[in-house]
Amino acid sequence: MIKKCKFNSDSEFNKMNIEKYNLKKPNIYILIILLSGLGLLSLIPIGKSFTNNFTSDIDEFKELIQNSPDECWRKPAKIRKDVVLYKLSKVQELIYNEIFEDAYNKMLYDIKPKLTGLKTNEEADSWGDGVFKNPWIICEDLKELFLFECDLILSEINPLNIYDDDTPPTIEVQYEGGYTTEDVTEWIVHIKDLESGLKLINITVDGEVRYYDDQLDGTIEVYYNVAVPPIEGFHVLRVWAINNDGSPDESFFQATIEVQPPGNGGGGGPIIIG
Ligand SMILES: [Ca+2]
Ligand SMILES: [Ca+2]
Repeated sequence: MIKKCKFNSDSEFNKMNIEKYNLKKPNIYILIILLSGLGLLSLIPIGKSFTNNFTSDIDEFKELIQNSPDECWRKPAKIRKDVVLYKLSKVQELIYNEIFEDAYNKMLYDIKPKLTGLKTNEEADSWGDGVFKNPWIICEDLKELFLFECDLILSEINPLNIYDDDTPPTIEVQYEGGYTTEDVTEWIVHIKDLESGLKLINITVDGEVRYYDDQLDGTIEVYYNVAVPPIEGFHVLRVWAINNDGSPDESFFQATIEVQPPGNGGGGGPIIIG
């Protein structure tokens, strides 16, 4: 028997931690539950994928600078243009050598403020007081144009985008025990992220934390044995994991088991997901 369900992404589960790690919107999973003798549960991710389009054309930007009207530049225009062109060549050199962090910092802290009068990144978040007092450009429309170009290049060479792991951890849960108070065993929780490893996991049963680990430091995969309470009624397992990426991605998993009185059922179910 195969069931398909969606995890409820509106859950209050670990909202605080999500804010702490500044995560993107949770990924939604389709759970495919194979209620075989093993009760193997697996996850197939759907939804977002990040493709990194590295298309910055700094040569064109240099041409734009070269051809901009001298009267829009603080004097002496020619010298200032030459300085910016030289700095952009340095950025190109860094990109060529894949030293993206230095290239990004040079654009952000050196070149962009001079051309735009702004101390802001491509998301318009400011650094310092946000304003560069003596920009080299004095025409507002040219500043605007250079702002657009600088932000485009910044977003393209941002190391967080270039080295992005866009797949969240995978979570698998296996259960091989019985379904009465006398023969319940434990969930075996298997979490892994092959690309960036794991940063944090949190496993709760009925809202109580069983495992919390924020010292994983990029460990590729982990297993946990989580005991099912030998108490009649429904018990809810929740697993939350985030990867060790600069732009973290997260996964949720939730499963519910109904434990029955002794002598009841004798195995085979039910496990309810959702
Ligand atoms: Ca991954
Ligand atoms: Ca990511």
